[in-house]
Amino acid sequence: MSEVNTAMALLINAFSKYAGKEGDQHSLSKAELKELLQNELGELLGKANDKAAVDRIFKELDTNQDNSVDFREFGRMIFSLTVMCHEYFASKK
Ligand SMILES: [Ca+2]
Repeated sequence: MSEVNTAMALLINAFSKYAGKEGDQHSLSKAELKELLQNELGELLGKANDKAAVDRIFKELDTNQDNSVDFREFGRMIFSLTVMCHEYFASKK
């Protein structure tokens, strides 16, 4: 499943790249999450351009409600996306 490994590496790199933009280097603000979703996952999450969708995704990911998404919280999204990728690639075969 090299596609899934690639997707996971992409998400880990994306987290570091966007989390470092402002404030805490180890967590994503809502603005950083929005940028990450739009720039890196725009195709996968078409609705991420919609502000309500970004708010909803942010709220879902920020389980401890400290108004930032740390890597542990982001990991849940990686898992969900990995499942989605698996279904996507499995359906193409
Ligand atoms: Ca949080």
